[in-house]
Amino acid sequence: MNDVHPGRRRFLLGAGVLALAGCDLPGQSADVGTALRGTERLTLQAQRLLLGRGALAREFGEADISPHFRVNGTSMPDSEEYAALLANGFADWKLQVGGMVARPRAFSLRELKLMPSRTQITRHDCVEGWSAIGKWTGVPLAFLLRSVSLLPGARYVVFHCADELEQTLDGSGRYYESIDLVDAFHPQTLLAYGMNGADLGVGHGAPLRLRVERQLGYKQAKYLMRIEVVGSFDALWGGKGGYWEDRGYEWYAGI
Ligand SMILES: Nc1nc2c(c(=O)[nH]1)N[C@H]1C(S)=C(S)[C@@H](COP(=O)(O)O)O[C@H]1N2
Ligand SMILES: [Mo]
Repeated sequence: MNDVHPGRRRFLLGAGVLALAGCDLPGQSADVGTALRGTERLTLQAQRLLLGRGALAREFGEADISPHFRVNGTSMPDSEEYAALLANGFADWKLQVGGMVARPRAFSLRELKLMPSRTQITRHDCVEGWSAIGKWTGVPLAFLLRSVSLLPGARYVVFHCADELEQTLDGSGRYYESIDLVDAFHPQTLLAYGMNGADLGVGHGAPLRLRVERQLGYKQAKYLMRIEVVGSFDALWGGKGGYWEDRGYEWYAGI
């Protein structure tokens, strides 16, 4: 089904399991269910029921890599802080990891690159209707999360970015995203510092971005500064778990 537009594919998958909508699906916790809207919950449940919680997104070969991978959304964060980090080749950048973790700490780019890495060639689908295939290299998020140990009650991982997409006084225009622990511990979920065999470029989110391959483009947070483990989204801006989610997009953007 790879040639079908993401939105269309989502519809087909949803329609195929309408009969299951009233069933008790295994492994689905009650409050994720109530936090999501009907069709979105169906997409999440259908994808995980039919494909399995750990099912891999399709991977491609070197020959499939798109010669041009579009830059979308922010192409260069507009802050003095980011400009200074970039000017120094991100030697002073650190990824802060905190919230509901036993050992909060910060990781330099060098430290992340010394961790086990994974490289995968996958297709990125933007909700605006374009796709591109790229090769991503990074640390599996699962490895990093295990190294800080999650505390009881942890449910979501939130990604705070360097860029402000909308200028606001309260900072609510800053890009952020979130995923649940099923996606956070999925083997293809990476904190990527490499793209197509080179360091991740500024347009694509340098020095670090998220790859969460079973979801749409807007979940792939670029310019990561801080990771926060939380039990709910209530304390975060619009309370919907992401910049675009706070503006009406679905939180579970399953492909
Ligand atoms: N921080 C940040 N992350 C972001 C965005 C953004 O504007 N800021 N745009 C999102 C959208 S809509 C898409 S499609 C992809 C684009 O990634 P690319 O620029 O590498 O193509 O990044 C996503 N992550
Ligand atoms: Mo997108």
